[in-house]
Amino acid sequence: MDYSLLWLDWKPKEVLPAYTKCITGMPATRQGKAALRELVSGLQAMGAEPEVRCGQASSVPSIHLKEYLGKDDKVTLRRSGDGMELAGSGTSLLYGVFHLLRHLAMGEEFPQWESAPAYPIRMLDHWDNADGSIERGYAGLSFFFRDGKPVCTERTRDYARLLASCGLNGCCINNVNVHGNALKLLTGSYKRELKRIALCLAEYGVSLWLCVSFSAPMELGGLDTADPLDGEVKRWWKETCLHLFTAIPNLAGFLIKADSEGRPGPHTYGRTQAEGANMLADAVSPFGGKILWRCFVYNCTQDWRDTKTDRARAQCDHFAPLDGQFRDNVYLQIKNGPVDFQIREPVSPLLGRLEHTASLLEFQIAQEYTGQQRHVCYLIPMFREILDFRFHSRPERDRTADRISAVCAVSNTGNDYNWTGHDLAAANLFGFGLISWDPAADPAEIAREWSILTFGDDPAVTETVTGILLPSREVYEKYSSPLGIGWMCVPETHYGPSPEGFEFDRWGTYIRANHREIGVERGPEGTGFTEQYSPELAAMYRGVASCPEELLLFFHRLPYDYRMKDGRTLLQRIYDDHFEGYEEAAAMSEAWDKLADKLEPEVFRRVQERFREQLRCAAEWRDVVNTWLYRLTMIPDEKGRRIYP
Ligand code: GCW
Repeated sequence: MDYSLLWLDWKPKEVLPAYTKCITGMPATRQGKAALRELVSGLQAMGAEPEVRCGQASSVPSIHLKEYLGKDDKVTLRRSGDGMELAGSGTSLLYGVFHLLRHLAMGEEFPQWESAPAYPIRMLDHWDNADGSIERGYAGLSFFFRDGKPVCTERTRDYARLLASCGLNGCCINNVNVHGNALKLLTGSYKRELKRIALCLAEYGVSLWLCVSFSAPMELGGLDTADPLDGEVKRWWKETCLHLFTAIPNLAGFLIKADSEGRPGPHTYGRTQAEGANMLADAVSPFGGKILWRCFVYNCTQDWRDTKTDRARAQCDHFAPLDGQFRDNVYLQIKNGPVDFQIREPVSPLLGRLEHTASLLEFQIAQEYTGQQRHVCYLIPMFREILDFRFHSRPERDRTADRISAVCAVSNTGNDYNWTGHDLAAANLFGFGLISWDPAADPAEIAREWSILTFGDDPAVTETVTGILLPSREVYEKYSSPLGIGWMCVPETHYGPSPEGFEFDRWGTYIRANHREIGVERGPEGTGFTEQYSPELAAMYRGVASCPEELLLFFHRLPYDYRMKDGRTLLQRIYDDHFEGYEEAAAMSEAWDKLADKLEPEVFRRVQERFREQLRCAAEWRDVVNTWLYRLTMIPDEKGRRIYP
């Protein structure tokens, strides 16, 4: 096999509870049968030899699988005499089996569990292109597409297993920037291949989603418009959907990036985003389909002299006024921050504004701006912060977690042996699944569990791995862009430092530093972005003193000698962070080195190599950002450390 099984590579256990010797019950659905298979093979890998007594009650301690019919996701795993009873629908049995196996692997005797997922849609978005490349992919090529066509292989199945094992139930297999052969996914040219993928995913309770191009009626249908209110256009979509949904079981709907970064959309025809989304919603609704409509709509050709246009404002400006105008089967897909997956951004205000429209929160585990899976950056603590964020809106629906209806993440996978390029990045895949099931899950506990499942239960290994993962986001933040300002990376690649790179580009992501001041003023005297939040939050962000320091330069333009709460100047804080960030990364790398004789040599070596690159790049970030600021300001580091003048 040319790929690893990640956390599903069950390790032999010396002691297993008596009930692992026997399994009873006879699930009838495909998912239920898959659950039984997983249970048998998982227990076998751990060293048990379970006897399977289909349907029979057993006098010896056993695991009894009780399947309910229906689509309910609720799962119950409870003690029954000396055994366990696992009850749920077919897909829930899968969740329960994986939960049981995970906890047995962790050495827990009676992992009782009564749970249901917080959201009905918990999915991964792949930015895979039909030619096999992956936009912002950092783990090799696509395993969904090869030579211009979708492919279904053994890996597809193992991928579905991985998803189900951490509670995920959907994946969109192609890039939101739909081009090349991917356009044809809609027409049915690849019906056979798509059907195979869909069925393979379905066995593990994972739905298939596709990205489609808004102008498909022109690109594929030969029409001269894609105007959503045009009768011919509507008819084309309806017919196309009829063919596609009939041919492909388990197709859940479409994800659309419209009017964004050059993509076509309803604005081209003077129509609103709601008119565009609703037209598609009507076309998919006879098949129970859903439309995931991205809110990443902004002006990407902003002139640097224009200080009023603010990319951060765009989501709310475009979508808040349309609240309530979308069909019930439309979900607005909103990136977690108002700009674009920087290492730190405030939570998107749009998430606090929609009262009558379903929203889908979009995270990114592909580490586009967070070290590209060459740096360790465990993102789950950040996701938890975002889910816990309070909008000061309606008390009963105040936290992000309570306001959203679904959740997704841009995937970090590819066909690399270890799936995610960096072995430690698999913790983000696993963690994203667990936190989408339960937004109150503890990121530290997730890291611990992932480490034990992946590397075994040697406490020294667990302690080192979790010790590396947990602070890694702050470490990356310290040596890269300071205090929420973002955008100091190299344009195009988005990797490594180039503090003014975006300043001379057109994406509207200016940092506006000069020799006196740095940051973007987003209060009422600036772009007015702060006013998109509730009055309480607006007041907090508006005030320089009340603004959380880690977001200071996101919201404010400040002189370098501004005093931080601890008395340091803003500039000194930035210098210090960059020195400290590098030192902390070096300490993480040294900690890893100590695991040399405790891990498989290949795994150890792969991660060690990544750490080498992380340290090289962290030093570059530190030196480039500090030197650039020193040359702008000519204010030296108070501690006299080496800055390259
Ligand atoms: O972050 C930007 C990326 C683009 C991406 C876009 C998006 C898929 O640089 O590569 O396009 O976001 O989210 O649509």
